[in-house]
Amino acid sequence: MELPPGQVATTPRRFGLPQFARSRPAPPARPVVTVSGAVRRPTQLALDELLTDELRRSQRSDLHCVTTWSALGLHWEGVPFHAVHNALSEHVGISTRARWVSVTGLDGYRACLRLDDALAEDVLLADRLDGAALPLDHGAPLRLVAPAQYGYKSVKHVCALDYRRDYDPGSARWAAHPRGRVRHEERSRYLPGPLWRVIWRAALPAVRRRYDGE
Ligand SMILES: Nc1nc2c(c(=O)[nH]1)N[C@H]1C(S)=C(S)[C@@H](COP(=O)(O)O)O[C@H]1N2
Ligand SMILES: [Mo]
Repeated sequence: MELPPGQVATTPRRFGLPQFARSRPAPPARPVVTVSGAVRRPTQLALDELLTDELRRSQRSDLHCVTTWSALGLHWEGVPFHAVHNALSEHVGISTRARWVSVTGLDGYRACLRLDDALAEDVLLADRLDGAALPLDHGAPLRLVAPAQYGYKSVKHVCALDYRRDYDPGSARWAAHPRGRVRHEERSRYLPGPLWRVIWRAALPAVRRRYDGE
C-alpha cells in the first residue's frame, strides 16, 4: 500500500494537539449528541438513537496525522455520517445553505469539515475500534472517522454537531486547512504542505512527550 505524500507508517497511539494531551473526558452515563446551527429544530440525540443496527457498518481505513505519522488498517465500526445526516435532514430540518459541519468533543476540541467532505462514503461516527468498544484514548464514547482528511478532522469524544454556512477554524486554528485532504497535502491553510512536513517532524518529539508524560 502506498502512503500519502510525506507520511510515515507508525503504530497507532493516542495523539492530538498538545493543549488537549492531559484531557481524557470520562464518557457520560447517558451520552448524547447535540445538533444545532443552521437547522430548524436544534435537538439532542442519545447514542442508541444514533447508532441503530440497520445503519451499522464496519470499515478498514487509515488515520493520517498532520504531524506526518499514519496508523494503517484500523478496523472501525459505527454508522456512516451521511446516514445520520440524512435522518437528521428529516427530523431537524438542516438548512440547504449549510456548507460546513463543526464537530465538538467532550474535551472542548473542535474541528470543521466541509459538508460534502463529511458526506463521503467512508466517513463514520464510530463507537468500536479493532473489534472492541472504542477506548477512551481513541475517542469514547463516539468519534468521527474521516479517512481522506488529516487526523485533526477526526474528532474524538463527539458531543455536538453544528451545521454552518461558513468555515469555523476550530481548535487547530491556522494550523488546520478548511478541507485538510491528505491526498492534496492540505496540512494547513497557510504555506505549502511539504514545508509543514519539516516543521511537524521537528515538533513531533515535544508533542509526543506531552502525551507520554501523563
Ligand atoms: N476530542 C479530540 N479529538 C481529536 C483530537 C483531540 O485532541 N481531541 N486530536 C486530533 C488529532 S490531531 C489526531 S491525529 C487524532 C488522533 O487520534 P488517536 O488518538 O485515536 O490516534 O485525533 C483527532 N481528534
Ligand atoms: Mo494529528
